[in-house]
Amino acid sequence: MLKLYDYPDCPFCQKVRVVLAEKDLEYEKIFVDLRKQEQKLPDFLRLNPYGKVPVLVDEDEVIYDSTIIDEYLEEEYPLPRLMPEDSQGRGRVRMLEDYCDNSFIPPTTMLLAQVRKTEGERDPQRVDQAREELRRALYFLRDRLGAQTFLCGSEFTLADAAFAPRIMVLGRLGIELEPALASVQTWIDRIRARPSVRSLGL
Ligand SMILES: N[C@@H](CCC(=O)N[C@@H](CS)C(=O)NCC(=O)O)C(=O)O
Repeated sequence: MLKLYDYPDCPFCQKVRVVLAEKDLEYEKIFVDLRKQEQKLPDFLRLNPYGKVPVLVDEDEVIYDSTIIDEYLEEEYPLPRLMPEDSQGRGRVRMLEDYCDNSFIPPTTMLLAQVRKTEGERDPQRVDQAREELRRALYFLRDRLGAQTFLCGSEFTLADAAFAPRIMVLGRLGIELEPALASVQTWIDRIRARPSVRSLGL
């Protein structure tokens, strides 16, 4: 059976869990306690030299990094398809996944950390900067979406799966979508309705 080394709140683990659920794959979840630095123990570093979750183990194969794991799952368990058939479409999915990891997840992580602090402990400059980065990202998503149902066309892909975890917590971060972002809101509602995303319990 597949094994996923996982931390519940990690958005990179969550995006792998969405893909596992979309493909209806059974797997064993192995909790790695990041608060106890278990990801830096020698046994774990043998699985992932970067000392980060998620890690997927499929029989004797060890795969780390959420984007690489999701693409491995797509190739090894191809149905339902979560990647377009044409190379241009696949390129677009990969660029969006990369954008998500580097420009969307980081400001949400920053805001989540700030929201958990008391008002006096918060850094207003960091909050403003993260909110502005998110605002830019949401307009970027609006432009990518255009009139499409999902980010890369009419089908849910690995790109939508990548954004799903942090899209679900925007409300908790006090991010309200202005009317100009109505198409993004419609897409968010579609993502939220998917059983794979609901199963995250966010
Ligand atoms: N690029 C990696 C990033 C994974 C990552 O940053 N995971 C965080 C948890 S959300 C982690 O394990 N951090 C522990 C550490 O850096 O020590 C991926 O996509 O899998």
